[in-house]
Amino acid sequence: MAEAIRLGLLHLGQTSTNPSVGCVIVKDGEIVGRGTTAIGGRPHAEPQALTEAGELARGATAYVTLEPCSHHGKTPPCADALIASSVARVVISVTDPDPRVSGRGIALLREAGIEVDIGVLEEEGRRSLAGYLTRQTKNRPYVTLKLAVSADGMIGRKGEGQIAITSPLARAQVQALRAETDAILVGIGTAIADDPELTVRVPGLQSLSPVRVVLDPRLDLPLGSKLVRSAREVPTIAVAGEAAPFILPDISPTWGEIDGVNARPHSSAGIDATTDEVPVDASCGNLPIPPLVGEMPGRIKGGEARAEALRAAGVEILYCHPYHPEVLLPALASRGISSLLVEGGAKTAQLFLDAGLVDRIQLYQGQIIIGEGGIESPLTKSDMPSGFAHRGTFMFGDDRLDEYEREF
Ligand code: AOF
Ligand code: ZN
Repeated sequence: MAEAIRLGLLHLGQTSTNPSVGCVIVKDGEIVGRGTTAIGGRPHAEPQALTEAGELARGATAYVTLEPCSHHGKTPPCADALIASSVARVVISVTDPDPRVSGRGIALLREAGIEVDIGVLEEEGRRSLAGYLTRQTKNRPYVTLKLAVSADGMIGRKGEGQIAITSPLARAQVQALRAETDAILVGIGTAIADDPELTVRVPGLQSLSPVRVVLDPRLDLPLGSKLVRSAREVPTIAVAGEAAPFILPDISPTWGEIDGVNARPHSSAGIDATTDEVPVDASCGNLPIPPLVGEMPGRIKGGEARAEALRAAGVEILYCHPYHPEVLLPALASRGISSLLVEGGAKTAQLFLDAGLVDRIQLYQGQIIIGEGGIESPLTKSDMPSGFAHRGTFMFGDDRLDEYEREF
């Protein structure tokens, strides 16, 4: 089962909305077939392992990290494939909460006379399927909060852009984490101050950049930012809502002339007398939406133009309550996002912590001292929120990573 879990992890972040499942077929103490859910989600793990095993599957034991499926989806049921290959025993780590399966896969196998064992290495199995299980059972992605903190507990310096808190080795590790995650999220403050790319640039993993999500209530994302400029290559979502496109103080000094075009279509003029409701995306529709917040003195004519300019650059606008993660996360889940990495800054981290919607914390500690003008980290090792268990410490050169996870 440990080998099946290892195989499943190989395609983490590349199979959504399907889970990345691992399967091994063992005959007379030897592995004769291996499978991992294919990139994109299909074929499933079991038929691939069975194909490799061929005739040797007869009388063998199959180890699979998730209960084999029983439904006729885009592929025939894996339980049927296991039965047809005459395996004698199936060992399962985690049962499948998908209502189309949910025990039926196990029942089919048992009815066919196959011995079935359940719950082997279940904790490790659940961890390997955390995104899938969270989306299925909680209707939201599994949320990892990543923070890089200086030796004096700061995450940056006010008024400055990106500061290298950890070394390139630790930063490459963060990119590897991005590669196995469906989406990555930052607040507009970080998007403007740091002008981050939020992609995976580790050689060999470049094609695995996740969807980028920016909490951008007033649609302040600069057209000249790296995020917008690369939006055609890497899917990018600006989450607007609460105040967009209403009049609020401008906070985007970098928004200006880009390629000779005035990239700030709303300026401060053009107040429309109407006070239309903020459009809310359909994926927010079934949820109890809290009242919109912020001042709404009137609709700004340029607001929609600003949205249009972003759309024309390839950014998707999602009107969906950026400051209510309990509403936004299900909307992201409904778009197939099973895992989310929250990467900054302090306010965004605090928003998710306050909502109790962080499942895992990755706290990097670098050697640098920031001192004067530092932005304090919303948490440090000595004040972890309750409910988080320390999972391990990893060293990347002199930088230290402590991982904490909420029990699930
Ligand atoms: C398995 N083995 O490797 C995976 C499974 O849309 P479909 O038809 O591909 O079905 C998706 C469902 O299949 C998914 O919700 C989960 O229940 C199961 N995923 N099952 O037997 C696999 N990836
Ligand atoms: Zn299947």
